Amino acid sequence: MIDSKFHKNNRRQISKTIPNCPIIITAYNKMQQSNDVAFRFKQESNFWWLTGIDEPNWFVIIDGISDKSWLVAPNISGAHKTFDGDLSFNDAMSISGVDGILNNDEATEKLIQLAGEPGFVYTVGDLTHAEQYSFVINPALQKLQNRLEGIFGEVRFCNLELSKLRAIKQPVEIEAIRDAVTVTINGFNKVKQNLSTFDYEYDAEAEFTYYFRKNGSNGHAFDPIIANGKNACTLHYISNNSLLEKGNLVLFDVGAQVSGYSADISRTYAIGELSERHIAVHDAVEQANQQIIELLRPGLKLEDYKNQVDGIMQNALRQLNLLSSSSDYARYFPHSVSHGLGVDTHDSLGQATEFLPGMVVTVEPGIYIHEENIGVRIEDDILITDDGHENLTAALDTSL
Ligand SMILES: [Mn+2]
Repeated sequence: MIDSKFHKNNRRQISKTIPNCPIIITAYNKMQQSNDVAFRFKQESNFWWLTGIDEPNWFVIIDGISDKSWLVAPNISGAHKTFDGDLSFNDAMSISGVDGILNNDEATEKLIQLAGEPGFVYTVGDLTHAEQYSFVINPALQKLQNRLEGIFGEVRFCNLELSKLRAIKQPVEIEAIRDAVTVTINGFNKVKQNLSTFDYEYDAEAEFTYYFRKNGSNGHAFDPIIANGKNACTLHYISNNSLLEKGNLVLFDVGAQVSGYSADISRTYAIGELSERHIAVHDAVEQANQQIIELLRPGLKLEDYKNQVDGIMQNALRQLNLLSSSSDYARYFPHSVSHGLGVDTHDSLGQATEFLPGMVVTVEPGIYIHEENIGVRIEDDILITDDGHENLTAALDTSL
């Protein structure tokens, strides 16, 4: 179970990895949408993993020297409380298992006290590739960094150390992923069963949403993709507004979030009668998915995996007469085949060079043929075990 013991143990783990120094990690800020309306709050994953707190503007001080930790509460005005509520100090203590709650003045005192020895502090820095892709990052990270720079001689970053720890899932985390997978699979079965009664893509979206919320899930872990016909060739299609047309394939990429963890499953189903071509593309992706899953075992180098996946996908494309020049590969299979899965739907593997027991990764081959309005993806969630792998989503049939 994800509880205060789990979060407390995670704080110990990071303190063991970076010993004898303070580690200070902030929650995200709530972002404004327009006027006085905010976006739905999404917590910074490392902060959640270390504390279990799902509220904005808090931060945690982990002191590796005394083996103690404190949460720092934001100053919340009376009016703010009326609109958004607030987390009581008692609840914050019992969720996180910290040793105490500080207000901002007390936190400044604590930070000054901790700055004496060893003179540096670790925190989470902005994503390194943010600038390259023009990503806009939540300002909380930079704000904390500025505050720490005013107090500590040196601010260092522990993003990589945290992602390495988070890449190897603990038994309670695997249980949470299993729960998210179960809810998602049941949602898929409901949708498949009712598919012939749906008129629009959003009818299926609504069924998933209803099922997830009624069955102990926090809702969708990411914006669901329900894409029929040519829409499936737009990889991040999320409007889900089109009519479901007979004689089409419909691609679903959906995952529930349970206890803070994601599932991420794709299936492609038939609407009405399909052509032989539709069936051939689906079969090719289904076979590739099975062959790729079979590769997974601890010790397999990520580079070797990629090469073997390329071989399997080239065969699949050749079988469909889609591989006449070398640029066709990236044209018909334009995304990567796997990513980590955990608190983040795209969880980091901590720059690992090989698969390790306890990693949970997706396997999601897809073939997208714009000129034929066909897109197929089949995605399973796989746990790397001590001697091979376990397909966590095996209970959901991959057939049309
Ligand atoms: Mn995925």
